[in-house]
Amino acid sequence: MDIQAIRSQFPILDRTVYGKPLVYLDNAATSQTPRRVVEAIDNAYYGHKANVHRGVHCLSQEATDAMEAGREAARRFINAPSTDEVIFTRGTTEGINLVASSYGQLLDEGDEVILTVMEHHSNIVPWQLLASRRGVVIKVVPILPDGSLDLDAYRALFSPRTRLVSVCHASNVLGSVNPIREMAEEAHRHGCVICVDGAQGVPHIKVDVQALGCDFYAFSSHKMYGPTGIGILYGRRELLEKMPPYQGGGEMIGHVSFDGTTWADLPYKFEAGTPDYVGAAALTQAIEFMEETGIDAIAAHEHDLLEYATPLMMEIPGMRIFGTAPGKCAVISFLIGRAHHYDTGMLLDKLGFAVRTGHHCAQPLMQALGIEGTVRASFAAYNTRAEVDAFIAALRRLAPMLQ
Ligand code: C6P
Repeated sequence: MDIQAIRSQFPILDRTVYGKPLVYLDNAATSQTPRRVVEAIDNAYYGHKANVHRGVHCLSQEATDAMEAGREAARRFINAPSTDEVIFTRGTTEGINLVASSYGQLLDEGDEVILTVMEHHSNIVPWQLLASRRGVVIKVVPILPDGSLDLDAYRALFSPRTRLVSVCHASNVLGSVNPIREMAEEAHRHGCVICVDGAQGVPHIKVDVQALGCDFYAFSSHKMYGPTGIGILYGRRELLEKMPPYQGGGEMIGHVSFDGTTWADLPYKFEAGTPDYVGAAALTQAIEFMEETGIDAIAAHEHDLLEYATPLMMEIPGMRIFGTAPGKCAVISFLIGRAHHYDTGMLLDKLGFAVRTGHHCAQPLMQALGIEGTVRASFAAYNTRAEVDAFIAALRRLAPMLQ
């Protein structure tokens, strides 16, 4: 991979903060955006801004084509069988809320949903809302000391009342990559469906929803070099067909009358209102950026940075790294000495390093780890070993103040 050629596509990487070169290591929160994505947004606004699927005029047709091309790109990206199974959402959070809200209506009081302790709040709270609405019971899979999922405990949690499993593809805190295929097989053996939170999956792992065997897969564009405000929910056709609509409004209907309303075909049944057609057009460019760079090449490069950074970080006095599971993705959560994560993050910021601090929207995981929060460095395609060197040097410099 030609990193300099990749970096040249991201103008923001040339900026400074507080007079220091920016080293952007907050990619798990949101990645930066290549020029071609921003140009696609410009083209949509300047060239063919019009509402989609509604106008007979040329602009509306062009906007519709650009949006549907985004859907087809997303289908190809995750190898979904059909674009009918590819629903535009606002992001991972909305995708999971859609499943919990709509598929959740097919669950009864006492039915069980399995989650894991490493879930982001967006894969916990929608299920808690469902639990309070329908009396569904939530069960939680614990983790092992290295941050990988306790698969024996997972298998033991199934009961005749289990209906659904919802699990992250990769943890945003620990980096652990969950064995989705194996988990899906287990879920299906028990007659359950499996929903995957792919927010931290698609940026780092080549995803094939058919090979994974998952029933739902949700992800966000902004974490994979795309625009913010748009995401995808893949759902298996036979499930989507029996699920009620998530929201009501324009575009999701077949026919409306006060005597009764019918629903549009898939995927539009789940896309009420004017969609983010500009975001959809720009998502195509993010996907093509990843495909042209090579998703496996991106993953290998990030893995190299992880393998390079981890032992160097471990040499820093007082360093504790959370999440050491084999095959983890390029996320390093850590604490140094007795320093508060926020103080470490603030000092790093002053030196030009953008990292995330806090509970990372995973408070139950923090409780399981017995901490309040961590500092988190996360890598993307454009990060370099030189940036890792600079980061380690900064940590070495700060370490004495942080004990
Ligand atoms: N995690 C992080 O800094 P949205 O906000 O809908 O695009 O994605 C939510 C989400 C869901 N699942 C996982 C595993 C995630 O990591 C995230 C977003 C960011 O870790 C922001 S909290």
